Amino acid sequence: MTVDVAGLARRLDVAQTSGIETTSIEADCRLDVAGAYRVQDHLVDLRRARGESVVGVKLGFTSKAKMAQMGVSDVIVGRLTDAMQIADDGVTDLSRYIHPKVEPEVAYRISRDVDIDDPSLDILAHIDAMAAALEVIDSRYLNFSFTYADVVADNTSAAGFAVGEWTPLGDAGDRAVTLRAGDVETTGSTAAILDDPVNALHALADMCRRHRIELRAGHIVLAGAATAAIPLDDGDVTCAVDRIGTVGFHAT
Ligand code: OOG
Repeated sequence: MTVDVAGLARRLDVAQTSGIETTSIEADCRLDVAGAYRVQDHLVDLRRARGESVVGVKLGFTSKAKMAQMGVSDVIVGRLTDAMQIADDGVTDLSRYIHPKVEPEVAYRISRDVDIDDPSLDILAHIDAMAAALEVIDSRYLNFSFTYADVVADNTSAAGFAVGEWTPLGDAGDRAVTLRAGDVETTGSTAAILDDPVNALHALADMCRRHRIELRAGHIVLAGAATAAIPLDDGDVTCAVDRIGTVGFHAT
């Protein structure tokens, strides 16, 4: 049976724009990972048709705990659009989301276009800065319940993000991370991101080559969560990454 890529993208787009969750695609049809990335492409095209532009990419499942939970050994890549960006110190409206959660992250900035097919590609030579970041994930699936292919198709739950002030690229390997959202505080280390967020950049380059995802000058890369996600409610949210910086927003 052929997969209706455009139809699946519309189903996820309607869930996002209406705020009414959908059920697992894989419960209805067999979707392989390559097909799931094609659904994601279509989904992003629907956003582009509404005037949004792609400003970066995000990685997911970069923490060993999350990979184990999902029973997978590969990261996932999704696209970030300008409409998802929350200004540092800005405000995000909770009515935009279904059941949002927030994660503390490290962001990287791509300094020049990347030739993803270059066999001697050195992705680090294309990165010039890093920053503390927050990501809002908001699965379009009921109860955040999905398979690996499902979440790839759903643009890896990407829904919102904020990036702090950029600092020159340095070693981000093992830095303390603190996330505060309302009364909840969690702490972790950037080492939870594939032992070192730099490893996430290598994994990103590989996934972008395999699934034909562009990396352009100025793009923001979110390297994946440094702690478990926590539910996003009304209130202030901040992320501090030791010796990199801080970022925050207010959810209302
Ligand atoms: C998928 C996105 C997970 C991460 O950093 O692991 C993610 C989800 O759990 O909804 O962004």
